[in-house]
Order: sequence, then C-alpha cells, then structure tokens
Amino acid sequence: MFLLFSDSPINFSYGFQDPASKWMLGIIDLHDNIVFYLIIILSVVLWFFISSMYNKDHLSNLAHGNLIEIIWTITPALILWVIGLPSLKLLYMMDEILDAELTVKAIGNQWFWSYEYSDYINNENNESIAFDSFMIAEDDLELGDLRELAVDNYLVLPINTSIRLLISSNDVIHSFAIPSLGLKMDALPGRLNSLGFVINRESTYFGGCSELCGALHHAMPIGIKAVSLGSYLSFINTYDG
Ligand SMILES: [Cu+2]
Repeated sequence: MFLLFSDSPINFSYGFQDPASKWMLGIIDLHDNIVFYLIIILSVVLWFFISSMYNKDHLSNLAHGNLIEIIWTITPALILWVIGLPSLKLLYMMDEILDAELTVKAIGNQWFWSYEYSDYINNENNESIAFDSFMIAEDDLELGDLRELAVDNYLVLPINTSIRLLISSNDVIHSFAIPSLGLKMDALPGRLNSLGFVINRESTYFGGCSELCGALHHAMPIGIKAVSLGSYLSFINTYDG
C-alpha cells in the first residue's frame, strides 16, 4: 500500500504527498498555478538585478516614465487577481459541506485524539461508538509501523462517501491536519469546527496535530484507515469497545 502512494512523509521527499481527495488535487493545482507566476516574477526581477550590476545606467533609464510606471503598477495588480481568484474559489468550495452522509467527531486532548461516531448508538449500553487514539511508543512498534505516526486505534472511514468531521478540543488549541486529504482545521476548546470531504481511495493516511500544544505535541499523530463502504459497515457493526 505504501509503495503505490505516498500517504505519509518520506525521507528527503520533495513536494506534496499524493492527493486522495478533490481538495488536495485543488490545492496542488493552485500551488502549480502560483509557482508558474512566481517563476516569471523571479526571472524578471533577477534579470533587472543582474543586468543592473553590469550597466549602472540601466535602471536610471527606467526611473522616470509614465508608460513604464503604468505597466509596473497594472501588471502586479493583474497577477494578484489571477492568483487570488482561484485561491478564493478553492477556499469557499472547501468551506461547503454538501449533504454529509456520515458525521464523525474528532476531539483533541493533551496528547491524543478522541473519535466519536455520533450517528450510531450501541444496542447494549446506549452509547455511541467512541474511542481514544494514542501514538504507539517507539519500544512497542512492530515491523511496518511508521515511527511517530502509527496509532493504536485508527479512525476508520469509508471511501467515496461525503463525510462531515466535527473538530473540537478538550483542553488547549490543537489542529487536525491530514496532508494527503488536504485537511487542516483548528481544534478549539468550546467551539465546534467542521470539515467536509470525500476520500477517493483506500489507504492508510497519516497526519498530526498542527498547532503547538505542549510538550508532547509531536506525539498525537492522526491515523485514518480509509476502507470500502462494506468494510466500514462491518467495522461499525462488530465494534465492541
Ligand atoms: Cu495538539
């Protein structure tokens, strides 16, 4: 599974982890779009910079002139529009949660995550399915576990399903972040934030707390197992705490 896609950090990797949701595809698209303009700006500025070192009259020729001043005012404004509009569009699209088919709560604690499937109630004790998810300590790692990422209880979610994630905190500010899914949302005590997303493919995704929250901030990773709807339902049906 890890060989096919990069859904966790890799040593000396360059760029993003592989996208597994439309949000992450959109973010990578936006990034490439912005880098395109960045390279143009960098080249032009560098050209002025270097050429002025060899020709001291070069820049003084540009110092006064209506035409050049109009050009260097209008062009950055246009570039800002071209960068800003797709960015805002993506931002507002990600804000929308359309007809969530499943609601899960993720609550940050110092220093672990608690998950709750509020849609279901257990017949035996009338409680909803809830569990804590702790990082596996280095001494307890098994072959194949990712150090400082593997957790004891994974958040199991179905693929191709519209999911609403409610995010909050029990103590200080945490942040729920999964790079492959393009998710990042602050977990604030006393406040309920929400994320809406669809996972595109089965895999195990890793992320972590993204807001410095104390001594063991690094030790509260997030592990998500994305499975088929059938496997998800059997996980829910057979869950016995
Ligand atoms: Cu935290």
